[in-house]
Formats: sequence, C-alpha cells, structure tokens
Amino acid sequence: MKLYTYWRSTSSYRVRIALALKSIEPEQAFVHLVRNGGEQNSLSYRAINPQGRVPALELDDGTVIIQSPAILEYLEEAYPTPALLPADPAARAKVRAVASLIGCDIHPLHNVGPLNHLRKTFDRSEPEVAAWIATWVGQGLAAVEALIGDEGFCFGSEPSMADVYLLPQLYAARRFAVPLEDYPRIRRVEALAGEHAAFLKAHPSAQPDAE
Ligand SMILES: N[C@@H](CCC(=O)N[C@@H](CS)C(=O)NCC(=O)O)C(=O)O
Repeated sequence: MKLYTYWRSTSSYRVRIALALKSIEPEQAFVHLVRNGGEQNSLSYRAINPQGRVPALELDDGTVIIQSPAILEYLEEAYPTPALLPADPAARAKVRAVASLIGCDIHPLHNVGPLNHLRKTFDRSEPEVAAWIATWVGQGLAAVEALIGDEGFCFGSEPSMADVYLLPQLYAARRFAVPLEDYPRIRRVEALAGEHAAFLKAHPSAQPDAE
C-alpha cells in the first residue's frame, strides 16, 4: 500500500491518523504542493490522481483511491479493527455528521485553490482572506462544539471518525490563527489527541517531508 501525501495537507493528515489508529504502515510518496509549481500538477501525478490533489492511496493490486472520505471508508471496511464508526446506525450517523461538517462545509472554504482565487481573481488582500477563513472555520467549529460530547474524544473514550477529521481541522485553524477559546470541548479533544500515539505519529511536524 502506498500513500501519496503532503505533510501540511489537512486531507492527508486525516488518512494518516486513520492508518496509525489501525496500525497500518504504508509506503509514502511525498507530493510537494508548492515546489515546482506544485508537484500535484505534474503529468506523472495526474496519471495517479487526475484531480491533482492529495491524498491518494494506491493498493497493492494497483487500485488507486482518491478523496480522503473514500479512502477512510475503504480503510474502515477493509481494516475494521479498531472501529472508527460506532455499531449503532444513529450513533454512526452522528459521527459521520461531524466528519461531513468539517470535510464538506469547512475545509473546502480554506483550501489553497479557493483562497488563491480570492487573492488573484477578486483581488482580495491578506487581511480580507484571513477574515474569510476565520468566518467559515469559526462558524463550523461552533457547530462542532455543540455536537460533540462532554468527555473523552468527540464521541466517547476512544477516537472515532469525527476525531480523524477534527484534529487536522484544528491544526489548520491554529495555522490560520483562528481563535479557539470559545470551544472548550474541542480543546479537550485536542489535548487528549496531543497525548495519543497515533495522533502524534500522524501530526504534520512528525512527517519525513515536514519543513
Ligand atoms: N476533498 C478532498 C480534498 C483534497 C484536497 O483538496 N487536498 C489539498 C491538500 S489538503 C490539495 O491537494 N490541494 C492541492 C491543490 O489544490 O492544488 C479530500 O478530502 O481528499
């Protein structure tokens, strides 16, 4: 199994957490999203992922899976232990709702392409871009704060798919200096993950391609 990844990519970070939680150690191929105009745009990488984004997971039979939600669902089905989704259908839906809120409603609004579009096409200044990021990350995290539990990780004593999405989002929030004071439950989860071996292993700063 080979993971195409970039150390600071939020979506790659999600997949790294799930892999570490499930004790899977894939080969890694590093795709630098900035250098040389972005290695994700090279012909050789486009042959792997025509969308030109990371992550991508290549299985031993050559099958390539793109999009972190699809990769995470594949890992959950192919490597069910430890489970990252609860057995009860309603509880699973609640975990997936937090994952979707982050993956669909927060992350795309601060992804590199849309931010550069604001800068270049709409001539927005850096403070305006920062205000845009703070608005959407803040609104999203406020909803996550209301949805998750009062103790442990997002939904109990063990990490779930919600935590797999939340920790990379918090890393991005801190990188963009979005205030987190108003979210005590979220900060509790962040502190717990900060002591958890799988989350530490998956952290951007621990990656071989980290700068
Ligand atoms: N929905 C996709 C998003 C993938 C994505 O946008 N990845 C970013 C890094 S987090 C990327 O590769 N950006 C490069 C670019 O837009 O050129 C997923 O979850 O896998």
